[in-house]
Amino acid sequence: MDKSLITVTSPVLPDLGELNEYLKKIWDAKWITNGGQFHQELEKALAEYLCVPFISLFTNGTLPLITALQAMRITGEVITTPYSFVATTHAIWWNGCKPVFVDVLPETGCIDPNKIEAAITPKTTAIMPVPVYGKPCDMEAIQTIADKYGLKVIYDAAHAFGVKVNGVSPCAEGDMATLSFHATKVFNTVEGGALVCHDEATKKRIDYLKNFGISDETTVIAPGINSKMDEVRSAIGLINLKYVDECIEARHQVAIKYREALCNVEGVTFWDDMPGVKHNYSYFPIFIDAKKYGEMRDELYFRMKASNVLGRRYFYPLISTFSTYRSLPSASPENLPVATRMANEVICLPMHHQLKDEDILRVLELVVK
Ligand code: T4K
Repeated sequence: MDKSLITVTSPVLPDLGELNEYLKKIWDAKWITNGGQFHQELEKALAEYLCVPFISLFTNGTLPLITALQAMRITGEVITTPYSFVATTHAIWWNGCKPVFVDVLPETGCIDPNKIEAAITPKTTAIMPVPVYGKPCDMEAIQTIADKYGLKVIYDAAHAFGVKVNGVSPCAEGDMATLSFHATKVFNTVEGGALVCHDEATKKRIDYLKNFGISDETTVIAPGINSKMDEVRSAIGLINLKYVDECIEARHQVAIKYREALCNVEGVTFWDDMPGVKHNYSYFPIFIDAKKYGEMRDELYFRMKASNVLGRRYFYPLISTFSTYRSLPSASPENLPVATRMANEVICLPMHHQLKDEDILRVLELVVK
């Protein structure tokens, strides 16, 4: 059997010697978590890389979502997209708020701003859009609506590390933005994440909340959680950050090869780069129109799987179909026709910086008929 071709990527770390040096320093310092030296260095390095004012590191990409809502005291209803990883909506649920699903744009998979206003009620307090696959949302339109109705905007930018729109990271937009540094992301710390905010007082509040709400030895300001990134993972982040641009460029080259080979395949569509956008090529979704392609999406998916080419159907099933959410009025498929179609047609092809030409060929031999 051929080796598996996975969808995304494993940690970068080209040189374990580098990690050993960091580990030695951590062991010597005898300070292994709770805001150590490498934690501080990584926050500073990421703020510079992303050009964002303040960033707080977390143990994963889910807890900053939950903490963002808590930090801003979001209540009532939160407008969001069903076309994402389930963590996005779970964060709303964990804050005791009601998710309200709005359909997405077929051009990007991101929330459709033209449909947001109709979903706003007197209980709406926030919008949580997702630049899915790193494709930027229509941030200007979203902000205009948020300003008109006095709503907060929290971007779940888990996929958008390294993306820039006219030179600006989507993480710098809205009131807050979150990132995931999970092993499968363009930039990873094995598990990890971050929360971006825009002023020092908010950063302080976030840092308390991610440390149980402790502000000093005898004071707890709120029921916070433990989501501090440790020194080992901070060190891995510092190392991986050096190579992230190289990795993004390698992914870009894979995307070029996929696009060249797939552009004339009947029934297969994919997205091109958007003008003014620096993409991160975090995923390579293709959409299968079964009538034109002559095969259902799942037939192709399982045919690939049988050959050990492990594409993923991100994001199928839609979040709105899961048992916790499916009874919400906004979860009905009639309300979400674009997202429903995309979820039924999508396969994300293997996409990471270590894919070789022969690997790409193996994928293409299965998709191109
Ligand atoms: N918001 C959004 C929009 C997100 O997409 C995510 C996470 C979050 C929030 C929450 O962030 P975190 O709390 O996770 O930091 C994966 C990831 O676990 C998850 O981080 C990611 N999004 C989601 C889209 O994908 P699974 O259940 O599909 O993972 P799994 O184990 O099936 O692995 C996927 C592929 O990656 C496989 O082909 C194998 C490969 N892989 C996996 C691991 C664990 C590796 O190559 N190396 C590895 O170490 O959720």
